[in-house]
Amino acid sequence: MSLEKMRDLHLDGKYLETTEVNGILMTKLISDNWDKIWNFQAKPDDLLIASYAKAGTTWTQEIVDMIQNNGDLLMCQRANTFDRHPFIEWTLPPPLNSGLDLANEMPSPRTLKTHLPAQLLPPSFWKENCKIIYVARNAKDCLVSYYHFSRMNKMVPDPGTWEEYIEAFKAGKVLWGSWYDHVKGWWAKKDQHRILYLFYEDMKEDPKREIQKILKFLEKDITEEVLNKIIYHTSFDVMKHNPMANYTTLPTSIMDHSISPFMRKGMPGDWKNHFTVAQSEEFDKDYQKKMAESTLTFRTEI
Ligand code: PPS
Repeated sequence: MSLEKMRDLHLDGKYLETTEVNGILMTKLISDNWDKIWNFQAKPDDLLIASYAKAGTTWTQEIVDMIQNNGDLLMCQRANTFDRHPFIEWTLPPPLNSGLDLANEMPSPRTLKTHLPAQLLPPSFWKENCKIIYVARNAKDCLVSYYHFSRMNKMVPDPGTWEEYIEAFKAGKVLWGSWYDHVKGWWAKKDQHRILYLFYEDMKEDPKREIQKILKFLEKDITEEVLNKIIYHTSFDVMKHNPMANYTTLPTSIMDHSISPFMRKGMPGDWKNHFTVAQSEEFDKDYQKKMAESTLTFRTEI
C-alpha cells in the first residue's frame, strides 16, 4: 500500500459504515467486495496467519517473517507488516490497494493475513490444503486491546464508552463478529486441516517453545543463534520500536498513536486494569455460557 496514497486519504463517514456479511459485522467496503474475497484463489504454498483482531497477529507475522528470512533483519525491514503480508479481506477505495490486490500481485510463496471467522474463509484455502497458523488470545485482553485500537484507528468504528464496548464485544457486534464463535470455529477446524493453533499467553510465557512449534510446522531448521535472534527481535520492547512492525508509518489521520499506541502493553492480564470486579464477574458468567460446550481453555494471566 503506497503511504503517499494513504496520506492523501480523506477519511469520511463512508470508511466507517458497517454491515453484515452472513451475520458477521464487517466494513461496508469489505461487504461490497465480498464476491471477490470469497472467490480469492489461494495457492498450495500460501501460508495463512489467521486470528481474531488483537490476538497477536502482528507478533506472529514478525516471527514467521524472521523464520522465512533466516533471521535476516534487513530483509524483515523491507516493508511494513501490512505490505509484507497482504490482509486479504481488508478493502480500501481505489486508488488504494486492497489486500486482495496486494495478494494477487505478490509472487509465491506468499504469507497472508486474515481475521475472517473460519466459516467465511475463502474455500480455496481449504481446497488447496494451505498451512494456517491461528493465534488466539484470552477474551478479556482481546477486548481491552480492541477497545483501545478502536479509539486510535480511524478506519474502524468508534468503540463508544468502555461500558458500551463490553456489551458490544459480548454480543459480537464488533468488526469480524463474535470472539467466542471465532476461537471455537477455528478450534473445530484444527483437526481436519493443516492448522497450528497457538495462544498469545503461551507465546509470552515461553517464546522459544512456541517459535519451535512454528519451525516444526513450517518444516524449517535454523541455528540456535538465529533462534535467539528471532526471540530478541520479536520481543514486545524491540517490536515496539520497529517502524516496519509498529504501524507508526501510517498517517495520524488513520492511526493516532498519541491516543493509544498500536504496540500498547503487550502482556496478558492487562484486563485487570480495566474491568471492575462487578464487570469481570458479569463477563465471566456470560463467558461460561458461551464457552460451556467447548474443550478450548484460555489463561487470563500467566
Ligand atoms: S491486529 O490489528 O488485529 O493485527 O492486532 P494484533 O497484532 O493481532 O494485536 C495487537 C496486540 O498484540 C500486541 N503485540 C505484542 N505482544 C507481545 N509481544 C509482541 N512482540 C507483540 N507485538 C504486538 C500489541 O501490543 C497489541 O496488544 P495490546 O494488549 O493492545 O498491547
